[in-house]
Amino acid sequence: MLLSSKSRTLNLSTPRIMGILNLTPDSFSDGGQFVGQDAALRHALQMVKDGAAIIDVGGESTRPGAAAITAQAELDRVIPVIELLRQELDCWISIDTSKAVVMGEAVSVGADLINDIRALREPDALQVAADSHAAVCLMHMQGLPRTMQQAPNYDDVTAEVAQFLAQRVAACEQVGIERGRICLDPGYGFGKQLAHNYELLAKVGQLHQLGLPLLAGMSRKSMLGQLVGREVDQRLAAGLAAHLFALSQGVQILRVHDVKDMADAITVWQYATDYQG
Ligand code: 8Y7
Repeated sequence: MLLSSKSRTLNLSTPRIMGILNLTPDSFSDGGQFVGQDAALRHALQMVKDGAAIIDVGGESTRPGAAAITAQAELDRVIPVIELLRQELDCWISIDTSKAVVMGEAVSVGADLINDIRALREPDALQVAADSHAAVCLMHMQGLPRTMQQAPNYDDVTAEVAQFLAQRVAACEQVGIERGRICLDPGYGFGKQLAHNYELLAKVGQLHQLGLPLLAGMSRKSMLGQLVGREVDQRLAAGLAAHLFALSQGVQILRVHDVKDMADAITVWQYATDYQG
């Protein structure tokens, strides 16, 4: 399976890592560490060296309860960094945003993939994404970040996530975003209780019925902390286990903070998997 943008193709016959580059001063897991441009570039270069195929640049915190920021503030954070990364790196660059204006500007300075936790539901997002010819990642979320963890509720979480994603794919196709440009994400932690997250992890392979590449991101999330009883900086092993479980169901792209460790885990997983023939 392939994921295509205007100028790049990502072969997904082996697992790929999306490395997280947070430019937010208030991210729950690594807020404020990579805000300066030099620090951001150094961190991105290191993640690519460690095995990331995609660098996901984000300027707005999606932490439950986080304050919203203006489009201009978000642009000021992410655009100079994407320009700099584009000069220095030949990998995929992803823009983590829900705002159409940020999507458009980011792609115009070199982003290849629009990673939208709102699955292009904000005004103009569908059309800007279509016109950009970038790839898109459509993520499921129940509710909105500020309130999504208050009372998440499903009858059948996997079926409802699949149904939502199918609707968003249809909306994309209507505006001319071809299926070859789309990947899908169940949205771990976004309007989901512990049981919802683990049912979605257990059954993530069912989302292959949609016929598109899958991306999963559980790095440092509370669904890990709730099980192992550890703070956000002590969840690496739990995250590696969860991500390998997703890989075993055919998930193609993993969005993580700790790229080197994930790459080592994938190397061992892949080596053993290849012996299964
Ligand atoms: C995800 C994401 C976040 C995710 C995709 C965090 C931006 C919270 N989580 N994008 N973004 N999937 N596609 O913990 O799970 O990194 S923000």
